[in-house]
Amino acid sequence: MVSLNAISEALQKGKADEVKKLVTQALEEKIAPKKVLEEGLIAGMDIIGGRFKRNEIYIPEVLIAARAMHAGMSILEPILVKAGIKMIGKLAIGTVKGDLHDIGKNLVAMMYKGAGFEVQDLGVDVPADKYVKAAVDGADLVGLSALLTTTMVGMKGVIESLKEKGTKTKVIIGGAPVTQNYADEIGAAGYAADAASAVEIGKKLLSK
Ligand code: B1M
Repeated sequence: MVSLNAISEALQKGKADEVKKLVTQALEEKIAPKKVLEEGLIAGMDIIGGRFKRNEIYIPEVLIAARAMHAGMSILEPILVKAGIKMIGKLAIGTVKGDLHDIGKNLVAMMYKGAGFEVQDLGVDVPADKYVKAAVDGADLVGLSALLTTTMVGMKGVIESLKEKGTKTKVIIGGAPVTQNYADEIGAAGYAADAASAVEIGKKLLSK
């Protein structure tokens, strides 16, 4: 019998093939897909998120674990979709207009996927209207990432465009030059300094 903890541990070690094998085995043994997701993959990614936040591990380890998460999800996702199991929310995330930095944005996206969110990656150099479209199309959260002091100022315009459209989508912002003060100043619902905190903030905003 496959232990869900073994899936979590293989994920933390970044063993993508092992994760795939164990997830397949768990499903063959009729363990509920939701349980495999929550107590295997998400549990493992949660631990990775905590370690990253405490600086016990660094970006390469997170990326390797995320690749293992993807490997497991490639088997689970079609089954979850078929069973109509709802993800806990939808995040649309992108790096703001004029900005091409995407490493931090990708980490945030991976952490959200790891936490059981559906993620729409809007890419880099994203104009306000693309965020607005994602919100209108049903994103619960919109995530804005910026790495340049010259591009972070564009975040305000995105928030204004979302307000003008009358969407209830909550905006989370982050990136090296961004601060909580700036988030307060431009009326963002949330700010996070790192990818793991971004997920915590997102969950909190959705529960309000
Ligand atoms: Co650029 N770059 N870069 N760069 N680059 C910085 C940001 C810079 C600080 C370097 C420096 O001068 N010391 C500087 C910005 C100065 C400023 O404005 N304050 C800079 C500059 C000036 C530039 C160019 C203008 C250089 C030039 O061409 N003259 C140019 C701009 C291009 C453009 O965007 N239009 C440029 C280009 C590039 C590369 C293409 C070469 C490359 C990007 C590759 C890529 O992303 N695919 C690059 C890189 C790699 C960097 C540095 C070295 C590293 C950035 C990074 O990936 N960090 C960076 C210097 C540095 O930071 N040490 C620098 C790792 C990443 C995990 O961290 O993105 O901060 P970060 O994400 C964190 C948190 O911020 C947070 O979570 C992540 C991790 O937990 N977070 C969020 C991020 N987004 C979030 C969203 C959230 C919540 C949290 O909610 C939605």
